[in-house]
Amino acid sequence: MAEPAKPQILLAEEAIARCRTLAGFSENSTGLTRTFLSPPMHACHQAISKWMQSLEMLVETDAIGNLRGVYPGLSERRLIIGSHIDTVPNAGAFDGALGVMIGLALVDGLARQRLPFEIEVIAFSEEEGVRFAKPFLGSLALVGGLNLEGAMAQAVRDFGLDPERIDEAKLDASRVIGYVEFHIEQGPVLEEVDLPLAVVAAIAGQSRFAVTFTGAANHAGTTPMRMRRDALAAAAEWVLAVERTALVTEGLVATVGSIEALPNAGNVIAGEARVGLDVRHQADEVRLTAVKQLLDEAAEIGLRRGVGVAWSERLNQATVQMDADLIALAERAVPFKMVSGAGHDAMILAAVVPSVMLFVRSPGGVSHHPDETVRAEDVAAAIGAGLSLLQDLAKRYN
Ligand code: HGY
Ligand code: MN
Ligand code: MN
Repeated sequence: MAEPAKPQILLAEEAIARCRTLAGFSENSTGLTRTFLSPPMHACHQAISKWMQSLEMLVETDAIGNLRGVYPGLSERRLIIGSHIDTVPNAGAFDGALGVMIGLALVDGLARQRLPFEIEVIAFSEEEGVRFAKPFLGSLALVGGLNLEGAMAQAVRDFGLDPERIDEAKLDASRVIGYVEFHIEQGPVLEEVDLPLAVVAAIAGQSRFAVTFTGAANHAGTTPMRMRRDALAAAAEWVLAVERTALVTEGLVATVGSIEALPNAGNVIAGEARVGLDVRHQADEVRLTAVKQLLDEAAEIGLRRGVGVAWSERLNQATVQMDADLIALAERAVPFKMVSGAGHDAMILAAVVPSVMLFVRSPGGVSHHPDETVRAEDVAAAIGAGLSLLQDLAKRYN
């Protein structure tokens, strides 16, 4: 029996408040850091499970640690709405979590109306790839074929789950009518065009590498400059070369966001420097050409400086187009389209089910930072667009 629906602004304010509650579950007391299956993820699961149960959703945790709530429908067909609840270090409160909270707000906004399909809201356990430098573990488990060994499998066991059962998380794609992910834009576009929402037409591909420079540690005071094989100086020269290449390549972003010097002492010449490379472009051939050029530059710098250079590829994710039919449906409520520079679980699920994303404006274009925020009226607009998308799908499957 349908009840009077809550005003969308109230649903939005509740979703924002819940994101802030979840932001309190962190690995440290100085900010929000919640990586793959780390201890605070238990508190996250408890809070979200409670909210799901209050909406009469059937809740379970799959073997990779995705928290999954199903709102029953009038058939076995299923619409999935989801995003991730792991974070980067010193994160904002809305990257990932908002997409899960909007999923719950949409179920709440139905006011007990049953649709001709179930709604499954999924909180993915690992999208960022911080803890093990392996992103998208949660959504990859739904696609199938994910096998975890070593430390990653142990992290699953430590969380109280069984890595041998990860395969059970695989979707039966034949009954899934689509995947919809709401997410903050994390960039400046919607603010520049002064719009609250966008439909994501495609998600840019990305490459991630771990690169190690190996020189010779030695005494900072007694080793003449001409006798050094300084790993950190070699890495530093390469970091600037990465920036220079991206600056002259239209549409390319390339970042070295992490650097670790060993033995990391001010009076010791670094014997080793480990850096992380992140390269993205909408066109895969431009991205892959740039990756080759950057790695060749690393090798050249190493050769000239007598420093060894080695790398391992951590991710080679192609650009993914979102589903044209779902884009057209979403555009009825949100007439603005854009490409995502950030990666999302939707780019993984798009391999097996029709997928689409809706972006919510990021004030200041800030993300992966504690100042990340959203406006309640923009989240209310996202909930309104989501509810009309649900009704359009209900008409189609009635
Ligand atoms: O880095 C990204 O693309 C996203 O935040 N995982
Ligand atoms: Mn992120
Ligand atoms: Mn995200």
